[in-house]
Amino acid sequence: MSARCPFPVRADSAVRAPGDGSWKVCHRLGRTGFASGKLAWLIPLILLAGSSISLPAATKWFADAIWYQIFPERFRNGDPANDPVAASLAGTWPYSVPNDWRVVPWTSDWYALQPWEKANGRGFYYNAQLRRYGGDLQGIIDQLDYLRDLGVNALYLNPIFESPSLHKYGATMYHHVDKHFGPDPKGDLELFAREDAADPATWRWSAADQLFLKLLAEAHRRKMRVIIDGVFNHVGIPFWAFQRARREGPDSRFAKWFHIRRWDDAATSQDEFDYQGWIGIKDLPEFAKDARGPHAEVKEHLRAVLRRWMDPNGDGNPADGVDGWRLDVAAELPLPFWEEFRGWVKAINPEAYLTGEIWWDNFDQFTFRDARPWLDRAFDSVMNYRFGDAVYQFFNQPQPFAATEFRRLLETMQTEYGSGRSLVQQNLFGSHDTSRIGSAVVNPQYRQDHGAGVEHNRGYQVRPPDAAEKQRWKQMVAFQFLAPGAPYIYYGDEVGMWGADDPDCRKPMVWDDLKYDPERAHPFGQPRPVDNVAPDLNLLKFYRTLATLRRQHLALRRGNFTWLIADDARRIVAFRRQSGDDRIVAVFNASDRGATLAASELNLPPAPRWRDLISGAQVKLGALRVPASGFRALRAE
Ligand SMILES: [Ca+2]
Ligand SMILES: [Ca+2]
Ligand SMILES: [Ca+2]
Ligand SMILES: [Ca+2]
Repeated sequence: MSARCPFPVRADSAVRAPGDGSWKVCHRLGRTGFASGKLAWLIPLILLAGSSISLPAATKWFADAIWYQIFPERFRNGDPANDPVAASLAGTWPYSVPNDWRVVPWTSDWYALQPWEKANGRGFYYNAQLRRYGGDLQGIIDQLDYLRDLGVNALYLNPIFESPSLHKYGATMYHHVDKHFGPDPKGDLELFAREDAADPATWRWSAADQLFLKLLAEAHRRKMRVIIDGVFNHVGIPFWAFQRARREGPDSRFAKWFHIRRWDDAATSQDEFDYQGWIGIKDLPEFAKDARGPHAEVKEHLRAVLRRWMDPNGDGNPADGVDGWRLDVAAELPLPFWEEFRGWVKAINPEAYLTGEIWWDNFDQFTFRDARPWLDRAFDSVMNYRFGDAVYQFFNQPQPFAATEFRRLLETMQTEYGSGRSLVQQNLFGSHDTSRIGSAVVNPQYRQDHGAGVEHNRGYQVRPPDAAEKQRWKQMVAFQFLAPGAPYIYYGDEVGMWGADDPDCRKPMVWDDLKYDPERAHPFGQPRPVDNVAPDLNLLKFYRTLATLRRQHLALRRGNFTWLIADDARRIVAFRRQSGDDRIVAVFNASDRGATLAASELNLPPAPRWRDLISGAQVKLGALRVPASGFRALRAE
């Protein structure tokens, strides 16, 4: 989820938003101006050893990570027997499931309406929230080797806890994995009924929970870390404590967990029960909170949840648990709460990684939050949309965006966050909340998260990129993998998936062993090309090559960073990464004309030989050719 506001929504108003409401979301002002930097031990220790940046041992993996985000409902259906059933959609938008509802075939044309969707006459964007495709944990386990071969070593899973929605941002409980992600939905449901959710001593391990623990073990065996989504600002309407409060009334011990404005009056026929939902969205009841966060009892519950997933067998060794958390709408909760939360997490596992969804500062003015207060006091990293937006602006926007301005944006960020912390930020081009890079290159006139969707902007093109657009895509990914920061792949980008902002960025993953219907339909019936749907194996190879380079070269993971060129006239940027003897120079040409650089322009350190890291060929440095929308990466040997 994200916090932004395309139009004013009063936080206390009862607005209806589809799905997770991520298009109708508002900033809350305030909560800025924190004292910064008081916990110096939280800041990665930066020792300039030779020319590389050294990090405390516990945080080295943060810099070495190549992230891969999985949206579980859409990654892989490893077990058709556990697929969602109509009853499992109860309690979430749109609160009405057609009688003839069916799981949608994985390989079907995305915008083509299913028979039950046609019958309700509500169009694609309403029905998209009713769709389920059956992705599950077995599907992820089955594809761990694919992910290892791609070269990723850190997975981020969107919410996995029990919830009726497709995205699971409104939990029914935090202490069980969704029953339809595991092998025995019916048995899990019976198990839930035998527990007292308020008493962690009664919590058992459901079949889905156990499969998740297996997923963790299988990932760890492959030297991959796994972090999961912590959605702790709000819950879903079916959340057990919210339901108990509602049922039990003002005397319920759970009444104080939520901000309940009005109780039902039994004497009247209508339901007067009213409460605060996240930014006014009633689908997502918010925990009541003060300057230090939610109520102490909520905190105690959250601590039990952390212990359960971070050290499942409770033996004090966190090797069997998750490796960290991605914290949803993190700016919505007070920073002192996150400081406390960090203490709980790091006490269980000092190597755990915390990354916050810290995004727009002012959505309309395209300004990003300066993440320093959170990085100083609570999180190791943020989802660094700020990086992706800068890269898009320089390499992808149609109006010339000066190389020197690009350099200034990245330098400002690097100065604010510091060299050590810059190495561990999640540098991404897209997520479940934005258009994919594959559609951003086709529709470059739209800034990320702004009008980049067909639902509200019918001029948005739904086709895949052409060859020139794909070239720009590869150039940006090369920049992402060669620059400081942990590169981050949104599932399917590596095989060329395209899609507009949510929900179109949540298409089922395109696999090589499945045969897909071509995309022919348009959500509003407009003419469009017929586009084949199949993995782009050349692009996959390109991502693999970059991931391999990153694994092989410490300079790329933890090396220092020096700008060499930011040339407005030729639209060329270049930088050097260095860690001891490992010296790499990267040159990018963002213009549509090939360029030739003299070696003197790059001010290269003396080296007997230079080698092209992509082709493997030895390079003569007299005149370095950089193709239009291309790049060169060279290593001193
Ligand atoms: Ca399934
Ligand atoms: Ca009533
Ligand atoms: Ca353990
Ligand atoms: Ca969005």
